[in-house]
Amino acid sequence: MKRGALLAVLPLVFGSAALFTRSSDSSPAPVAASVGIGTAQVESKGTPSPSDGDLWPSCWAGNDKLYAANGDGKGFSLDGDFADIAVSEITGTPGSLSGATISEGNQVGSIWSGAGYNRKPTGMVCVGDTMYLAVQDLALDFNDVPAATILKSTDHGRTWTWDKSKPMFADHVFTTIWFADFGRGGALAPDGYVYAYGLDGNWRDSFDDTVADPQSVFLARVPRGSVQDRGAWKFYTGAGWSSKIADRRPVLTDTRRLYAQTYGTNASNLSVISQGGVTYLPAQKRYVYTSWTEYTFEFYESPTPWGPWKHFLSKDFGGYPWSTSKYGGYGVTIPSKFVQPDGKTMYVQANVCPCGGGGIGTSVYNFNLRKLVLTPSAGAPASNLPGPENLATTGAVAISKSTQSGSLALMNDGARTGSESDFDDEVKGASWWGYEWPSKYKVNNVEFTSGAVSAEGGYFTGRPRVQVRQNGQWVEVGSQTVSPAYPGDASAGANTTYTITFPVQETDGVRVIGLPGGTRSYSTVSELAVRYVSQLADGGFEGTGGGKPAWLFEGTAANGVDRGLGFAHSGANNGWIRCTCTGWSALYQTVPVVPGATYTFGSWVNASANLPADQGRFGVRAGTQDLASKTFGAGTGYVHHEVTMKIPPDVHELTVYAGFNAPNKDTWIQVDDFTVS
Ligand SMILES: [Ca+2]
Ligand SMILES: [Ca+2]
Ligand SMILES: [Ca+2]
Repeated sequence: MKRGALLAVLPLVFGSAALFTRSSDSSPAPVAASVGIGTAQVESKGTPSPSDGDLWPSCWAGNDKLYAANGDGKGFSLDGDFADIAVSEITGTPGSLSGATISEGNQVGSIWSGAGYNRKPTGMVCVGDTMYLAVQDLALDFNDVPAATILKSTDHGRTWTWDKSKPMFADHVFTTIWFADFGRGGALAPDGYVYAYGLDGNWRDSFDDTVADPQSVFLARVPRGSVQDRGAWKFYTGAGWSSKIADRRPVLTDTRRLYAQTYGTNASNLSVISQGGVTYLPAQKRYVYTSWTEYTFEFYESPTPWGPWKHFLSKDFGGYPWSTSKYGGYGVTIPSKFVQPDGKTMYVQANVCPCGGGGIGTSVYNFNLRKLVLTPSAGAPASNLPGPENLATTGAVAISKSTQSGSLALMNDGARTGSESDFDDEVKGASWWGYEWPSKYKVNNVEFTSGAVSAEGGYFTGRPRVQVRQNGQWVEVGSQTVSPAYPGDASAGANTTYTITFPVQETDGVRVIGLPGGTRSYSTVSELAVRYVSQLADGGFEGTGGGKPAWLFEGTAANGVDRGLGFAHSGANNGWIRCTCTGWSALYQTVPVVPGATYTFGSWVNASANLPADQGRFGVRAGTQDLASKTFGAGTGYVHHEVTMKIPPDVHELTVYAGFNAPNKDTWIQVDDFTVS
């Protein structure tokens, strides 16, 4: 059996998540984030087929049938014999597949490296109705791959031929091979080459480090009529192609390590580049590379076979134990035959070995497909108007670090009951709940409702923060205010709602993120609403977080925020403007409003003795047109000012301001507690 599943490697286990954040590699720059894929959804479980085995590299032949090779199983003839390697012919569609095993065992490859090694299928490609199958030698403990070769069949997989005198690839170099999948018979290929991807060392993380963990993907190509002619192969050098394999350079390097620490005794600190597949999606003009760590699926996309490859999804199924409704797996591929006509819906094949630690029996030791939907980014600017609508219900895809049940459906079902957690065996430094959209929205308000709380977790240590996705990257939002105040420990409570407000962001993703608390470092959620509403951000100057400030300034005076100086109207902080100068200076903020609605805007202002009567002004304007304002002069403490007005037609944004015309004497105002209602 191929123990793709994780062997026990004992990690150090500590009780406090606070000790760990991310693993830090002194490594090259991280893989760039994709901006082309707007949302990606992959099911938490697959659908079994009447078959037996794992790995299942596949190709779609000119005769419209799918061919796939399995390790350690009977293939699609369940009444047949067990074989260490077998090839099946498959018909039907996902959910109703059938097939037969057509070749197996010594008919399908050699073992080159002697005792202690086994043969495994790693890649298959159809060139019309000619089929090629890459088969590797894999150590019985799954920790090194010294050799590989490529078999050929011209009778739809019944018989295979290859040079039995020596493998095409040896010395652990380019020994885990798969091919770009260009659809039926390879009809979508851009040129006359077969493109082959290869890993060095091992097919995934080498748990005992017999060889270096693969962290790079290499690329070769060969004229489609010469696949078994090793001398015809050329390797991508970063700038072109070389017949010398030593000249090869990675088309993708990803040095991330996932599950750096786990509470249990399962494998940890996993490298992310593994035996997978590359499938061309013609409707999106994109290549997708499907990799995995078993706990996660790692997906990348590129406009060409050679890059630039960008990361777009780490789908985290959690550490062991899994359940029959949620599991990850290995040998992740996307058979081109099942890419749907919409160009966005496809199916991912992956397996879980009963010999491993997943703990869910044999149900995933078959050709097993789960749905994947990749929606391209629309790229257009946000156009939504302020209102009560929960944007979590407008084409949003819920996201989280992981999910214990496998489903995030409760996040936007409108009910603040129940609980989902990211309890997942990782000693983790970040836990999040959020949404992604294929299009951009304006947002400024997130309502987070927790789930269950216990000593093991269910809350954030410290303060949960809002991040938004910008160009594929998660960035912190500035001037955030949480109401009610978040306790930062278990007293945050179960099924309790916290509203986080912040300056308007135009984004295609929002998440609440924080350091998970408890002895097992996880958080919980029961509902997460995201809105664009008529509100002021940080009206009390108490907000936290770097980034874009809520309040902007116009004029020539000095200005800023008094923090903890005792000058506030409420809380610890207030805004201020001060100068010995002339002219207009003001703090201002743009507020989303609904045309025709009536609003009252308020502010507390304290003005110094030198401010002449009526030279201070609080009000609202649309563009440069003042719609309502109140004047003020010197005072002896905070005074409340407010204006009430009906918003004119077609006005969706107002500017609220407080400032003064300076008399060329030392003059200041303190402002606090701006409100809109
Ligand atoms: Ca390793
Ligand atoms: Ca809910
Ligand atoms: Ca304040």
